[in-house]
Amino acid sequence: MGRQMTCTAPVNIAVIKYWGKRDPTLILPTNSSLSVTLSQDDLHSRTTVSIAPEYDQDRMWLNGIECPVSSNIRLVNCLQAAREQRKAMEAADSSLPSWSTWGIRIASVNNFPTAAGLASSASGYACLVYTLAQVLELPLTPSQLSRYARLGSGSACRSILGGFVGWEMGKLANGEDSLAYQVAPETHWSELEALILVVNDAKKDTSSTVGMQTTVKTSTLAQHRFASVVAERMQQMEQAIQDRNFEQFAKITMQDSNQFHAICLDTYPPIFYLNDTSRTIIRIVTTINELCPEIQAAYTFDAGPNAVIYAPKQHMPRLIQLFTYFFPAAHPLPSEEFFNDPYHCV
Ligand code: 2P0
Repeated sequence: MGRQMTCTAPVNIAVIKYWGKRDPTLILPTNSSLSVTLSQDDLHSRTTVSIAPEYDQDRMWLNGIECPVSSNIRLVNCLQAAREQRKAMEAADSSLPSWSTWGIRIASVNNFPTAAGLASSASGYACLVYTLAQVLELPLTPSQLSRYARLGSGSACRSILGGFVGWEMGKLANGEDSLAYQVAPETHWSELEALILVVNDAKKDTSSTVGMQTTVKTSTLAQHRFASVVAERMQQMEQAIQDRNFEQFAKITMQDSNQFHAICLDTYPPIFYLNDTSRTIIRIVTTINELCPEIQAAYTFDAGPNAVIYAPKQHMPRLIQLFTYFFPAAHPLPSEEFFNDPYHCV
């Protein structure tokens, strides 16, 4: 008889961006990064893993469509890492069942557009390795598990943990010190909220994997970022989170998003992820922040045109009203009262 388990894992949205690998096989990054893991109730992957002695090969279905396993080296690496650990446990204790020899079947679905710059590989691989570790009963801490998730997709290591999560780039060639760690749990700053503005849910033109390696090879600005910018920003961001200092959190978030897209533009040939709508969103947030005595919101954009807006809970209703006003197509118009009072600080 086989074993089966289903788990969900949420998306994370980086505020200090990962963009560049020093080792593409082990997925070791050129800089540390930091993200906020969203709530499980929002964007997530749901994955079922089953193992059985009668499964003669490993198989996987993504959003209901079967994907070849053997040609997907990252998936193979994740499965192999988990199996090897299980095998070592079985070798050390002969009373353990030999699950390491059984075939694995995986079925994963995302409740949001896949590969549209909304971090689907992050939640997907985090969910896969977490579920697999449960099925194989691997005794791993979240940080240890993050190493397996990283073999699938770099950003996936951060979705293993909740709340505010750092990914230490590490120095070792084997990647043993390239791990995710929790900066603070979600409850530490529960009034911070994220609003996702889906500008375009189509699959992105330049995959992150290809894009970031072209950046590493060709962008001189990226070299400056790796050597002189990120380490200090990581410290400042961790401090801002510990202090619940939204002003500082927002400023670094926006600056880091800007620099990530600047190194994309500095890549040869250039990579464009932002579009006119993304730039309008940047202008709206910048204008509100300038008009108000305190910073109201922070924008950040990943490898696509979609925006994530971080803001304290108290500002969210007005921000939603404002974005609805500027992008009314899919929404009803706001009330007359709103037009008489376009935006005042809350
Ligand atoms: C991040 N992104 O830190 C950055 C910001 C996109 C922009 O991590 O090749 O899908 O699988 O390691 O993790 C996207 O990169 O790339 C990403 P791989 P991944 O969230």
